[in-house]
Amino acid sequence: MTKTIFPDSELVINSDGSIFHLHLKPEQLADKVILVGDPGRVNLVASHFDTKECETSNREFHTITGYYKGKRITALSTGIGCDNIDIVMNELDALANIDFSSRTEKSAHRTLTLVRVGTCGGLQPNTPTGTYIASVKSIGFDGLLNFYAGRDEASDLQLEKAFKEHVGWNLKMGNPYVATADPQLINTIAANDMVKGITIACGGFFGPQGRRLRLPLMVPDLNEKIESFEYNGLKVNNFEMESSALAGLATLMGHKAMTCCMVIANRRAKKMETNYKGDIDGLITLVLDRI
Ligand code: R1P
Ligand code: URA
Repeated sequence: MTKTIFPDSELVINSDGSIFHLHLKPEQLADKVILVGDPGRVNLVASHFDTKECETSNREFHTITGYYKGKRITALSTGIGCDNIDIVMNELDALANIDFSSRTEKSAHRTLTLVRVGTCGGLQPNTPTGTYIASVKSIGFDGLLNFYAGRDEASDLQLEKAFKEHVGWNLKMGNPYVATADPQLINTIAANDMVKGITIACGGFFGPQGRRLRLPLMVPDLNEKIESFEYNGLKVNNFEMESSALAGLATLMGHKAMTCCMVIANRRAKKMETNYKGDIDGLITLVLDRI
């Protein structure tokens, strides 16, 4: 069978042999990847490395590959939002599974293990600021997975239906999908000391997360409806902005992925922790030890 040759415009390789946005070369990517939103958080992750192998930076994508207690790990920032996760996941998958010289898919699949360490807003009484939350399921308000043919296979359609019915979903806000994190990875990383449940990944920090400043919202009481939703013992614990695309694309591409976040905004108590940057180090070290 002849293999598809990916053209220059689809698989974009820079003149130095690195992938278009990430500026990373295939040999610079470890099998274990820690994803963070903030480019500065990459330095915090890498501050724990015993040795650093390489560092690259382009736009919001800052990458350091190094060794932590004998494990080769790539720490990489995605910036904000699922649109960036589309770029990061497709480029990481290309680095792992496409031969750059022939521009064809490699015959043996390489599986990456990807853990996102982020910040989030907590929605439940048991998720005050400082709580670590693991996303077992992610409801994507972002719409990214709707553009891929495997969307329905990757989405938990029963949970999707139950959620839409419970909140009386208005389709003017798009069509949410439900992605599932790798269950083994959840067991290993979240263990018994993170709150597990459903996360909503939003296509924005304000309106999509029910924050009202000057603009009125399409559904003003959506957050109350979300907070009361329960499915197979799981509640919606938090809002963030990347977990759905990460889990969904990983499922379609054959990688293992999950998200864990530290709560910095308590949406029920209307409190915010803006000096969280040191505190998230506790979550980073848990993930480094467990990945
Ligand atoms: C919004 O402030 C950003 O913070 C959260 C959201 O998902 C979004 O990216 O995660 P990070 O702290 O990892 O960026
Ligand atoms: N990140 C988010 O996306 N929402 C919050 O409320 C806090 C961090």
